[in-house]
Amino acid sequence: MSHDWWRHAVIYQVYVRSFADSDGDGVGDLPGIRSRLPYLRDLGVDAVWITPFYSSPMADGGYDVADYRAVDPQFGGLDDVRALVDDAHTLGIRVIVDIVPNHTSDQHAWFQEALAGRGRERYMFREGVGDQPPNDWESVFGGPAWTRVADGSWYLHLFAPEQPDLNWELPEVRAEFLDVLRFWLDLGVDGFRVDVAHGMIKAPGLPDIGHADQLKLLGTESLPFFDQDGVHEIHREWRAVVDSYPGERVLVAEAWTPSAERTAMYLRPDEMHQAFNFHYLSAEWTFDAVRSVIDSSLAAVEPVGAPTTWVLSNHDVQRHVTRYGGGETGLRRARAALALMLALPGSVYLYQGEELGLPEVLDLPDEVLQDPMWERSGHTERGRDGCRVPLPWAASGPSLGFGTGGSWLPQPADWAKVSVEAQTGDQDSMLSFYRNALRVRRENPALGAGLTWVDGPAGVLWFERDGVACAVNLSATVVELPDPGSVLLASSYYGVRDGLLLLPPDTALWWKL
Ligand code: TEU
Repeated sequence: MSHDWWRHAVIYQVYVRSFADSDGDGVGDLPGIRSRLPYLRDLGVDAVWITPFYSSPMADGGYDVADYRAVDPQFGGLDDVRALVDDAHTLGIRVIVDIVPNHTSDQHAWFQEALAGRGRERYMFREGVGDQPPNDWESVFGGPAWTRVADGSWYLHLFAPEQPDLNWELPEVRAEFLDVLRFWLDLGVDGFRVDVAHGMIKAPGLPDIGHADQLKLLGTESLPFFDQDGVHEIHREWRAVVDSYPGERVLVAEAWTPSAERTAMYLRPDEMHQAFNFHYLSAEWTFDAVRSVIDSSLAAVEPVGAPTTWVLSNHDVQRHVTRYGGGETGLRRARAALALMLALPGSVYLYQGEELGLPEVLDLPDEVLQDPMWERSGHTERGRDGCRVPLPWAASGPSLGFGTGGSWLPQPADWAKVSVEAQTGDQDSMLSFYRNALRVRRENPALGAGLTWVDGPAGVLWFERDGVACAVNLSATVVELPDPGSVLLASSYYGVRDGLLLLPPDTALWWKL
């Protein structure tokens, strides 16, 4: 496998609970993923990132880990991880697993001990102010970030109360996680997606924020519990462990920071290999917004010599077909946005189901919602279940081929039409477009390797690299381009007239110069 593979990779996110269910209990599992590896090979991805499958009471879909070295029985066992990794490697697919260091589950042995009054220094316990919590921090899921225990003291949880934050100033906590990393590296995984990599260290003294709506500041403002300089020292320790293993294993930071420059700090040569570029995901579909996020992302990583990543969707955000306006417009923009990000220099992260053009499911009934955000927000936020609905593999069957039983979230009836079965073999389907785009990118290494902007018609992003060009029309009108001759990929139909190419709105084109 090639050197520095991660600099130019396409990595596919599998949300375990919703990918494929092998035993008919309505929840996806590891053997389910294993059985679908040939599908991922045919799609043409270099690696999969698998969300947490560790022992967990599932207060936050597995991001509340009770035992970092055990597989939750509903997902399988350690032998299933081994078999999955082996099969993936045989097919040329690398396997990245999730690790959740900011907090444990409240069912973790350490927290159970802490509740019994022992080893509390492993967590963030503090005394309150009178009857009030120690400070004004709010949880990302809504409500105070502090919960009171029987003896009157409070513990910090940036997420749900079932996810107490660890005290990363404590050497014992650091040592334990280095050991957990080694456990999975020994088993053969190719790296880790580090959950809340920007959260492990909190500002000294845990100062108040003094803002009425803190959730609005997430990802845009500097906050005392995110993106503190102290996290980088931990990342350097992790990198040293990962580098001590053969075979180019990687660390990918999930870090929501206020700027591309702050994100680039996670990518210094002795820290993470990659960080998700949430600035691209958050950009509006306009020429100015997209152009400016591309420029700032590339400029920020240049000094550290790291690749940037491009991400449109994941299990925490509304699916981008819906963000882009839904319906035909959403699908059209999604095809153009894929072609754009595959042509940009760096790595690309795909989220399961985007290759089918799945929209966000906006009308899940209240009673099926499981995301803690729904309860914690006092039913004001519906939460993230709408992007987590199990995949439709077949055009019929109890859960459209997801499994032999039902599915833990109901699938819209019209998903039969967008199932893998329905789209395979249809040249015009989203799935065929993804397969084709990934194949053409593999065959043309200049795509995704660098860029020089070309001045084109207003509203058109146009760049070239080593004999290959990409143009995306983000204006509202058809634009004329010189007839490019040898088209490699078109995200929608285009016209040709009098030696000119007519590129419709929301359309991307790749061609050979
Ligand atoms: O997400 C971290 C995080 O900051 C997100 O929760 C984000 O702010 C939020 O989803 C916006 O809607 C990670 C995981 O990806 C997420 O699924 C977990 O819930 C969270 O950590 C806690 O582990």
